[in-house]
Amino acid sequence: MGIYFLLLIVGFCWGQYNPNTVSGTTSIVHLFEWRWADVALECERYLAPNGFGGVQISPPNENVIVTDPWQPWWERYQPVSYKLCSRSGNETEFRDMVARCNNVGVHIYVDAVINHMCGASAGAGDHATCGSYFDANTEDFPAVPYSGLDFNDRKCKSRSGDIEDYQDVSQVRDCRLVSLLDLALEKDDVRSKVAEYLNRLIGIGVAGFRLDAAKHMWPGDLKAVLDKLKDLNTTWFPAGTKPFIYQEVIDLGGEPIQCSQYFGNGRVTEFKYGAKLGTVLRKWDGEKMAYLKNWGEGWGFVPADRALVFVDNHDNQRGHGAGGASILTFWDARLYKMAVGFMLAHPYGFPRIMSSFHWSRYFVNGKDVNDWMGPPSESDGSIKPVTINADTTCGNGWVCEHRWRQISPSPTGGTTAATRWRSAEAIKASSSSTTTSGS
Ligand code: QV4
Ligand code: CA
Repeated sequence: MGIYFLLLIVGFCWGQYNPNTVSGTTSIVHLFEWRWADVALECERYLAPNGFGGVQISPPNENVIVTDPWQPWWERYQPVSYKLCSRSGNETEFRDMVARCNNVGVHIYVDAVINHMCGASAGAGDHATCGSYFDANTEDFPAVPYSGLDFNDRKCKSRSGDIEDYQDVSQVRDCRLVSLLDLALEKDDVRSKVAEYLNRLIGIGVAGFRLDAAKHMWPGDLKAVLDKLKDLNTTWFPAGTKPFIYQEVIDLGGEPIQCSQYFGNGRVTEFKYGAKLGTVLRKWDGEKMAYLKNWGEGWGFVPADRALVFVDNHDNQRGHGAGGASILTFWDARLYKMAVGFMLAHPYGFPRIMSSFHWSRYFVNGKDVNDWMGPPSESDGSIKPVTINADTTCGNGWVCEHRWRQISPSPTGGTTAATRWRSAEAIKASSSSTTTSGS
């Protein structure tokens, strides 16, 4: 069997685990809630020169507009259609961003919300980011189109129709996650509509997908959708390149649904990573940096080539999702810089850096009641542009952790800066001292 044929077969079987980043780049950054115009600018002026491999963007499809509370960040996880218009921009701006980022070797990874549509109580009307009419009461989404027959109501066996018991595998997959209308992905025409959306994005030039709420979809149904996907656009990728797939599966142990059930589809988010690293750096539970010598599978994490790793994400930096109190975020700047620096230095997993916006946290009984607050916005609800200060930090309420000196190796670094720094530090980190000097 010729070597090229063998490589083709390997690519066919393993492509979905490969991040498809330009060689010499080893991480992606989640530019949470950024406008497409700002992502394009950041690719050209900062991410390419500093060796970042790509950007995870917020969901680009039409979502419901929530007014109570006022335009929360999480309204973007309530789809109304797969039209490419959201508070981050329209289809023209999306296409421009993908082309400009690809042209400088920074690839785009789309946060794909395909498990559900909007919340059951979202009402009816055209209060959506493209103005499409929908009716959540009758599960009518004419802009896709989806009708009541395309949802799991008859399959869900819980009393409320929502997920009530995470020990019940069928509930977790076939009932509503916090009342979000749950799509029937065992139906081929639903699979085809989802695949059509993802293939449209692939045709535009994206490099892969974060599959939101993957835990709430049967692995086999996801595979059926992924099997319908085209290869990446040959304008920027070699022929036969598969989209990079990483599935959001929260598995901290103790539930019947586990990350390993999703390995056949692609990588998975390893939530234990951030939770444990935060515990070590905070020196909780008797943990010490010296114990990081066998960091990775030695700590019970998924295999390195199946892991998408991160210190924090858009959920657990504000108490949503999983990870708990040990999660380090930009609010804990000194330890956070150490955590992200260690992640980028250590070879385990494929790293994703969080880039956040500020919000005014307000704790009542230990819970931030402002956890819903959306991105910096103008009075008309439009998202504020990302401004860059003279000292290269960001203004207008954007945190830009990815621009912090300890996280982005050098403002003048070339494309291999991240790799060089990461491998050198990996040696240092693996024979780490017990002190947590930190910057
Ligand atoms: C509330 C009640 C429901 C009630 C409903 C009635 O909780 O019991 O039935 O009102 O209207 C928002 C609100 C939530 C509300 C829901 C529906 O916060 O209070 O339900 O809308 O109106 C994000 C936010 C959620 C948000 C959701 C939809 O985190 O708070 O819900 O978007 O707008 C699990 C999953 C994991 C998930 C994680 C958060 O296994 O997959 O929870 N993480 C992903 C995303 C996350 C997103 C979703 C999934 C949903 O990372 O950002 O949830 O797409 O661990
Ligand atoms: Ca589901």
